[in-house]
Amino acid sequence: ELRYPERLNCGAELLDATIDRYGGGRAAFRDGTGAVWTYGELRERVDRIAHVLTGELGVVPGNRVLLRGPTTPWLAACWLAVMKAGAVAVTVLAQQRARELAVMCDIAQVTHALCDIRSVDDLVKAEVPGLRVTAFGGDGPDDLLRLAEGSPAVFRAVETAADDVALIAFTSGTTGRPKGCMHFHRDVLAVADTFSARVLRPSPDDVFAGSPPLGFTFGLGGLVVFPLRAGASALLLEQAGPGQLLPAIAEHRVSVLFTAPTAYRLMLDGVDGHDVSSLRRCVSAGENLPAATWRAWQERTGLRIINGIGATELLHIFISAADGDIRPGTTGVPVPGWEARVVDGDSGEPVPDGEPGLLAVRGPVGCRYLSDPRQGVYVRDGWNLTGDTYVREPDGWFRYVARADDMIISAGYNIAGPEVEDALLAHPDVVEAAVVGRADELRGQIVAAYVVPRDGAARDEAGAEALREFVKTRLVPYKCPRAIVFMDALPRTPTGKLQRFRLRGLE
Ligand code: 3SK
Repeated sequence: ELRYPERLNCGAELLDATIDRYGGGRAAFRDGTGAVWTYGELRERVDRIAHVLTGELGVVPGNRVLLRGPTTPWLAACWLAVMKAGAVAVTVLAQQRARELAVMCDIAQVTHALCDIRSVDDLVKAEVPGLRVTAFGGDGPDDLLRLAEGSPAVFRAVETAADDVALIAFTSGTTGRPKGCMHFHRDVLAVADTFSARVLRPSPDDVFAGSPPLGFTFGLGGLVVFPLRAGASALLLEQAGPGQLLPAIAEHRVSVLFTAPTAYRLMLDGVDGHDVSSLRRCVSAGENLPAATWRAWQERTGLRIINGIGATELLHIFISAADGDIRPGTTGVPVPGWEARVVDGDSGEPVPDGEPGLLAVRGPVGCRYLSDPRQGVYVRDGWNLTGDTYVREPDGWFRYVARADDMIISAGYNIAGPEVEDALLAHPDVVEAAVVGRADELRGQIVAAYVVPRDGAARDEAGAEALREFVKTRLVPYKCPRAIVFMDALPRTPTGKLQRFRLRGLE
C-alpha cells in the first residue's frame, strides 16, 4: 500500500527530493534543439518562476493557474513552479481554441495563466474576466522568463497537504462539455509509484520521450512525472509525430517511449531505416492497441509494446501488462495498487468471467469532477466506471471489447467495432480503420468501416470487396463490414482519440 506523509508537495518531491537522491548534475530535460537542462538548472529555473508567481503575480496557494503551450522544458518548469508554489495547475492543450478555453477557465475558476508566447492569441481572445495572462518565450519586458531572471534562485516549496488539489485536467471529451478532474499532490506521486515504478521500473539512466502533450495526463505523467520521480531524463519535443519520433529515438538514445497505437502503426513504415536499439520500453495508451499492431511492431523491432488503459479521471494507467508477460489483444492485469472488475451496467454487480460488462476500477487515485453531475455516473459504490466494455478472462486478464456506447447491434448480433478494426488492420493495405454502427431499416444497424488505405492501394469497390473477403477469413461473416468508406484520415481529438460520433453521421 502507498503511504505518503500528511504534508506533501509533489513539485518538491519530484525535484528537491530527486536531487537529494541523485545529485543535481544529471540531465533532467533535453529539447529538440540539443539543449540539455540538468536537474540543478531545472530547479533554479523552477524556483525563480515560483518567486515570480508568488511575488509579482500575487498567486496564493489554491489559486488556479492555467498552463498552455507546446511541449518544452519551459512549460514543464512552469508546471513544477505552480506545484512548488502550492497553486493548482490547470492544464490545457496548445491546440484548444478561444471558445473551448473560455469554458475551461470558467469551470476551473482560473485566475492566472502562464502561456507560451506562440499560444497566447487564443487565450487573449477567450476574454476570461479577471484572468491575468503572463507569456513566456517572448522578448517583452514583462515576459515571465525575463521576470524570473531577476528573481531569487531558491524557493522553499509551500507545505501543501497530501490531499490538497494540485492539478485540474480536462477530459478531452469526444463529445459534450469538458469535465475538469481534480487531482491531489499524492495522486501525482501515486501514478509514478504504481504504473511507472511497478511496470516500467525506470532507472536514472533512462531517457523518456513520446508524443502525448503535457496538457494530456498521459504526457504529463510519461514525460515529466515518471522520469523526474526516477531521476531519469526526458526529451521534450514540440513536434512529436511519427516522422520526428524515429530520428529522435536514434539521436537521443531514447529508452522509454510513450505514444498511441496510431503512431506505432505509422512508424512501422519508417522503422527499418532508423536505429531504435536504445528502446527498452514501448508504452501504448490513449486507445486500445489492436493485436495486429502489436504483432507488426514486434516483427519489425523485436520489442513488445506495453499496452495500457488510463483515464484523465484516474490520472494515468491502471491496467497493463508487464514486459515479461504480454498477451497481444489483451490489456493485461490491474497495475499493482489498483483493483479492477467487470460489472453489470444496471445492477453494478460483477458479471461472470468471460462475459462482457462495464469495467470498474479503484485504486490510489479516484475521479473527482469539478462541480459536475456526471460524477454520480462515473463513480458508483466506490468504483470508477470508465465507460469501457471489457471481459475478464478466467485467469484474471482483462480484454477490451469496445467503448460501452460503441457496441454495434446488427440483426440481433452484438458486434464490437474494435474486433473488426483489428481484422482490417491485419491487411497490409490498411493504415487506419474505425468501425461504427450505421442505422439501417432492415437490420437496425449495419457494420460500417472507415478505412485509411496505404498510399497507392485501391480505393474503389474492388478494393472494398477485397477487404471484406479478407475480414471473412478472420471473423464470422456477420461481423464483416457491409459498408466500407475510404478516407485520407480519421477524425480525432487533439489528444489523438478517435471521434466515432463524427463517423456515425457520415454515409
Ligand atoms: O485517456 C487515456 O487514454 C489515458 C491513457 C493513459 C494515461 C492517461 C490517460 C488520460
